[in-house]
Amino acid sequence: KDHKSPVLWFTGLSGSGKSTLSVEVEKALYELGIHTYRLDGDNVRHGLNKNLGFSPEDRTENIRRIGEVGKLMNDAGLVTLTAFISPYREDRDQARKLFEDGDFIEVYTKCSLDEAENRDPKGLYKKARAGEIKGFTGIDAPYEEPKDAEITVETDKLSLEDSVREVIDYLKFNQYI
Ligand code: GGZ
Repeated sequence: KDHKSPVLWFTGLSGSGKSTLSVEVEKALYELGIHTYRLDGDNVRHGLNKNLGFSPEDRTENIRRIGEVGKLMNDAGLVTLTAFISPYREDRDQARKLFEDGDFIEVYTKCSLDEAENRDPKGLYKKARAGEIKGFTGIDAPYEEPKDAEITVETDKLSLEDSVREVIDYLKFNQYI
């Protein structure tokens, strides 16, 4: 292997498929005998980061801590998957800097706002449009698209199966696994 265990840093709009794809990629890695850990809103925003909201400052701090925890997981030898909007390019770049070259793999779950809003699994876009949630990413808060993501998965065009294959193929081709 060329690399130590990397972190797979999923980024994208709410409803773009970060969580779904990261869960399925984790399953595929498990099948290959690879040890993983997944960080997402359920195990981070409800615990370690429960004092943080969705202001720009809090999102920056959210991402900073997730980067640091990801680094600890990475040091422990786990392939780490993180699934957070991480809307600011600067914050993602700061997280990247915590890792050695090649150990940080940005996975952009690219999905049009239209499609994400159509999916609206939790009805949050509807609430944001109605003004019941302020500062919702994509509506009245920014999402800064990655310019140089290692992997871009067009989740509004590909099946979930093909999306998983794209990530796994990248990892195989680049000899991470
Ligand atoms: C965006 C919000 C907001 C606001 C609550 N903006 O679809 P979800 O529900 O499950 O994913 C969203 C999640 C985003 O949390 P992250 O930690 O990934 O965000 S960040 O990286 O920007 O810190 C959504 C819900 O939390 N949610 N309010 N205002 N998403």
